[in-house]
Amino acid sequence: MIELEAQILAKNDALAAKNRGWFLGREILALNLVSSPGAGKTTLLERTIRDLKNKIPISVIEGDQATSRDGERIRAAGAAAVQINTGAGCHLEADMVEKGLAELKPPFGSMVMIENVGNLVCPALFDLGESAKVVILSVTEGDDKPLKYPHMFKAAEIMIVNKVDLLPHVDFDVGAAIGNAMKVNPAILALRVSARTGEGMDDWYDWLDHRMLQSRL
Ligand SMILES: Nc1nc2c(ncn2[C@@H]2O[C@H](COP(=O)(O)OP(=O)(O)O)[C@@H](O)[C@H]2O)c(=O)[nH]1
Ligand SMILES: [Mg+2]
Repeated sequence: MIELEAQILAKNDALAAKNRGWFLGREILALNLVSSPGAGKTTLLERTIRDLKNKIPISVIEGDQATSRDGERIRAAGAAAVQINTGAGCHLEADMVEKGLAELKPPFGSMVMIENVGNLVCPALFDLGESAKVVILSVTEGDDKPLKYPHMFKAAEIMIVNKVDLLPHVDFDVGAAIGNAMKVNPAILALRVSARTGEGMDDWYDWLDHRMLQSRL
């Protein structure tokens, strides 16, 4: 079992390195969005696309076990999207992203958002060749989740605490959530956002600007 898993991961890593080179050569910022189901990945993308589409070309690879609902939401927000259904699979793999890119054909100097299958476990193991993983934790999920799913929070460069508009109704301590994330990943950056009301979205856009500049170096 362990041998087989190591082989699968090694094959994935080799393909992810190929994807990373492909992005680098085209100065594309590629972000891998990970979270539990319903944390707000698609909502965050919809608002980001609506706010930034005249500034930065954005295209999206959508991963879900079934349906093309998220791909349709993204297209309605004004960006090109390719939907990948993983069936029984709990994560996207680098070869799926490679195929998605061949169809999507993102332009030079653009941004590619990859919405991974919703769960905080398997997507942490599979490198897709992204520039960074973005983990989204919503305030209805409990502030202890970074301690319970440390691999995901360790792998992420940035944590978005989403649905802060709901804070008056839940017992979620944002400071504790950020502290817990920093216990497993002292370098993680944390932003407080409501993808519904737009609160905190400017900080997210500043971070995207900064990472876009880095992908051009
Ligand atoms: N109150 C509130 N609801 C949100 C926010 N972001 C997303 N939602 C809702 O949470 C649900 C799941 O969102 P979705 O974007 O589909 O999550 P995904 O599964 O991570 O892509 C939907 O009903 C959204 O409208 C937010 O910032 N505040
Ligand atoms: Mg979604």
